[in-house]
Amino acid sequence: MEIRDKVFELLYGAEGYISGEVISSRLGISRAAVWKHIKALQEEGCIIEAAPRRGYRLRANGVRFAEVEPHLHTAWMGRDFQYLPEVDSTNLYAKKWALQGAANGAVVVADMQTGGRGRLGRAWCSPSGNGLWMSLVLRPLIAPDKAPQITLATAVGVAAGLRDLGYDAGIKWPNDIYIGGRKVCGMLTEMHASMESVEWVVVGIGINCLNREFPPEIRDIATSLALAGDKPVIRAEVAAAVLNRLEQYYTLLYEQGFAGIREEWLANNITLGKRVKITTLTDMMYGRALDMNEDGSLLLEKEGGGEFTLVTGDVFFA
Ligand code: BTX
Repeated sequence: MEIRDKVFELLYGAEGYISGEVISSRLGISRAAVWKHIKALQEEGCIIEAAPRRGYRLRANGVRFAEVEPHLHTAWMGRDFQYLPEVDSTNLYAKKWALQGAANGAVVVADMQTGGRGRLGRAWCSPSGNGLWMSLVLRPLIAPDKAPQITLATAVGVAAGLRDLGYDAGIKWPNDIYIGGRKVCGMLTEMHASMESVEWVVVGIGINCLNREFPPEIRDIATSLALAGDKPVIRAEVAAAVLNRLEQYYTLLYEQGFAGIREEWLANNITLGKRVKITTLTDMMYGRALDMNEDGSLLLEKEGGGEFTLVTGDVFFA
């Protein structure tokens, strides 16, 4: 365990304040080193109060397992859990972990990503202290052609978890989560399969939690839980709420097929009935989103007549 994690555990286990002196003598490090680790933890998003003569008090807002676990009610989701202060991308990390044998339901969370990835090579803005940047390793017993349904089940689970916490989260096809017309969460699913079976799926989920501002290029389209609600956002609670629901909806998907989650997707979607612009690698068109088919594809009524089925692509409200 890193020294910083040990400092965190002492703060976490303390009832109220713990002095710098106690931390320094328990861990055999200097007071200056204690302060350095406290500052680093603060930069990672932990809210730590420092009071003269009393020491430090943690009002946790990190995403270490110790903070997530009390809220987690799962049997297998998130039971193998890694926290990283910084990584290029949790998806890249999870893919390596999957190759090394990570268990079904293993989760990696980072405070900050230096190369957060969106779909189709796009970038995902992942600053420190603000978001929930996490990837799950799944080993589902499904045929490769059913894998896109994992993404839809993820959207259902994330939206349900956020709704449990009181946010009015809706799903934009296929799997963006919106609050108040703005994107609060994106997902990136990557898989490794043979012809017959899926070996593993890595599901990356990025949820803007505490962000108060965004870079200019996404300022008009992004939001965060802090901006969308008027209550404190505890990142560990968000992680657990989402993981609890994901276990439920993945289980439903595996047991009942897509029919088991389709109703829930329909009930929370904000896409159907709207005028949209869609883009695929080869097409761009306008139309009205009519329905989600039994296989999860989106049925469009094209402007100018006819129908179109969108299997993969982007949807914009027009
Ligand atoms: P996407 O291709 O649907 O969305 C990417 C687009 O979203 C960007 O081009 C930009 O316009 C916008 N965007 C970028 N950052 C943000 C943000 N923080 N909030 C709102 N909008 C943004 C979505 O791809 C998939 C995102 C998955 C992110 C997770 S984080 C954990 C895991 N690790 C990793 O590298 N990616 C996933």
